[in-house]
Amino acid sequence: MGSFRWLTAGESHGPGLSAIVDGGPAGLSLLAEHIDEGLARRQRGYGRGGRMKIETDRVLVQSGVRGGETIGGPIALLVQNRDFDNWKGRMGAEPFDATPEPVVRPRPGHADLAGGLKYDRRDLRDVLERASARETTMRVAVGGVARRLLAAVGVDVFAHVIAIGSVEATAQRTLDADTLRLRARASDLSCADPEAEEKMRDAILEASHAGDTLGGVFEVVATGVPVGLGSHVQWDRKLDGRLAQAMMCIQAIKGVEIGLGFGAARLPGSQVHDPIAWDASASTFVRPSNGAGGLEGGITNGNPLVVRAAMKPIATLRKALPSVHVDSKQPSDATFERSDICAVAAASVVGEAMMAICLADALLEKLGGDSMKELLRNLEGYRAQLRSY
Ligand code: EPS
Repeated sequence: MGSFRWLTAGESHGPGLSAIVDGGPAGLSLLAEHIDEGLARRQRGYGRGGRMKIETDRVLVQSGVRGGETIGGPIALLVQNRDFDNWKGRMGAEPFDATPEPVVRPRPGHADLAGGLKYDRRDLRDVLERASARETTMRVAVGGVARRLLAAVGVDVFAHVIAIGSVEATAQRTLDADTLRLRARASDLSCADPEAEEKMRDAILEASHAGDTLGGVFEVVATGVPVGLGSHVQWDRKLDGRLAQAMMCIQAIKGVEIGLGFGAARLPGSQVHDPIAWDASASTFVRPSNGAGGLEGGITNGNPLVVRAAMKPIATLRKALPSVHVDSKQPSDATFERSDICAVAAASVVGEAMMAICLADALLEKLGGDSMKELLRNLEGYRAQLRSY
């Protein structure tokens, strides 16, 4: 789409990462600390590797914000890689004094081989540096801007982890959104089920001892979403499709579902669809259940949005997988430098950011507005229209 446009740049061990956000309205109060809060959450989580001990991600807002308020121009964001100090002579734009040791043993499951073949790079570092999940730092930074915009219209987005490997959380099924959010925020694994979290930690420790890695599932929820974002009229305007892409393009995500998702395929229609009722006191339609995950026909229906994403185990294993040396073509173990054992909690923060970005885009598309004043006026007018339907 393109009401809220953005791009990221940067390599994992290069000098830094950056993003440009374009299309947000003027007059939004925005401080670096609003963005840093998400960056810090992305860095935590039991099972993360040595890199997170090196970095303390902080954003530098280089443009588009003046005196704590957006002015309508592109917002340029920068996060420095502290680890670059350890990579001088091997990374960076200037020619090297000596050719760095190339990466020649591609990791199954990573972009190494497919990217090396596609871009004709003999040193697979040229691929892995950009494919690395380090790039998600900037998605979370951009998401921080989107979250501020959404907060101004009463929309909140949060994520929580519901499975690590074969350990599944269950407590969240009976919790309301506020409790769920609070518990997930307080948990090192972003999991609202303390008993399951304990087992998840054991599973991560076990994988670590085995030189292995673990994936899992996270859920992203958005509350306060107005009815009518997205559209049924054209394939690329359907918000369910846009959300699925937003989640699927996060590194290591292999599955996405909305509402009952794959579960809906196994149930009769009478147990899937959400009855429609009228609340006369509030002059609004209500839906007592939310099997649709807040989306019908690609349009938000006023219920919370509920999206889940499945993350595969990280592709860098200490107990390396079989691979082939790209020059000699001889069998060889895949490259291992260092890695996380499990990064599902971090990925859930990225999922939260991607949902926020997607909703900010859909909100601006629906309401327009070069300034916050105009956006809020348009929202009020739309709400009045809904009340008189
Ligand atoms: C990451 C930084 C990376 C990895 C991880 C995510 O740092 P380094 O490669 O220096 O250890 O910890 O990257 C991957 C899981 C991957 O597959 O590339 C980060 O900032 O999230």
